[in-house]
Amino acid sequence: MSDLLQQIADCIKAGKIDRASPYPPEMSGQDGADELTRQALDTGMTVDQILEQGLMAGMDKVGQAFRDNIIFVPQVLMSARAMSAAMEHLKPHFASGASERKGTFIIGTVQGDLHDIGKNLVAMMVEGNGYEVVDLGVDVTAETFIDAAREHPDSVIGLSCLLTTTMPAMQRIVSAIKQADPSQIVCIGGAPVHQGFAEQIGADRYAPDPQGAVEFLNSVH
Ligand code: B1M
Repeated sequence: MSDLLQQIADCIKAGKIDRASPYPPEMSGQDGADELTRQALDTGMTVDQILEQGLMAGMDKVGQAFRDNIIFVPQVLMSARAMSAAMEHLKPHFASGASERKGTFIIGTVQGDLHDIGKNLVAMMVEGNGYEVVDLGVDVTAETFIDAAREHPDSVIGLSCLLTTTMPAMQRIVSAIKQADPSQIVCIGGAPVHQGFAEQIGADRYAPDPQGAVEFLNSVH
């Protein structure tokens, strides 16, 4: 892996947002995820390389350290902020420039779940592939999804969840959406879910990653 990608991964792991950020003190005055991601793009690295070998590689380390009680919520939040700062640079690269929208995708993280990095990544990729995205944010109830679908007929709904404890909420939300409109198409994603779970709860598809969501949308439009 290149030094620059390794440095980006280290910044995500350490929660170093940008040069001005005083956290962590031992990296004070150094470039952060913000500047290094800009540099990586300027040197011609691809968005996929930066995402996979830099940002997500760093976030995987954060996940392991969090699971093993080596770091705690405040540190993870700094890592999430560093990741968001870096993702701002990637956003324009997902934009296809297509003026005519192929359809509408409503996305949100399910009730009880506050994780939004993966959801934001999916939203960016889908938008960049020519869809209008209605992002409902995190901790989204069934009613909010249903109201948004009424406002945007012929849309596809995407549900994200990161916690095993919010999988039941995902199940309840899919069930309420389908009860309100059996023809409403629903796609689910997020680390703890899989195609078998999608089938079990009556969702139309499980997408393993942002590209999977785009491919599913292309297949229904
Ligand atoms: Co949380 N957290 N967290 N956390 N957190 C996990 C998920 C965890 C696995 C960490 C661990 O223990 N190793 C664990 C869950 C364990 C479990 O459920 N079995 C966990 C826990 C326990 C918790 C708390 C309960 C901790 C606590 O308070 N004691 C708490 C819950 C809060 C809540 O939601 N109610 C909590 C809090 C937080 C923070 C707020 C500190 C922060 C979130 C900040 C934010 O999102 N703005 C946080 C973070 C950052 C993580 C980890 C470290 C990283 C998640 C992430 O952003 N990954 C995570 C460990 C890990 O995943 N390694 C962890 C990067 C992101 C790009 O990947 O979101 O998987 P991901 O998205 C992927 C795919 O899943 C997919 O595409 C994306 C790109 O490939 N995808 C979709 C996602 N949604 C999709 C939708 C689609 C299609 C694909 O279509 C609709």
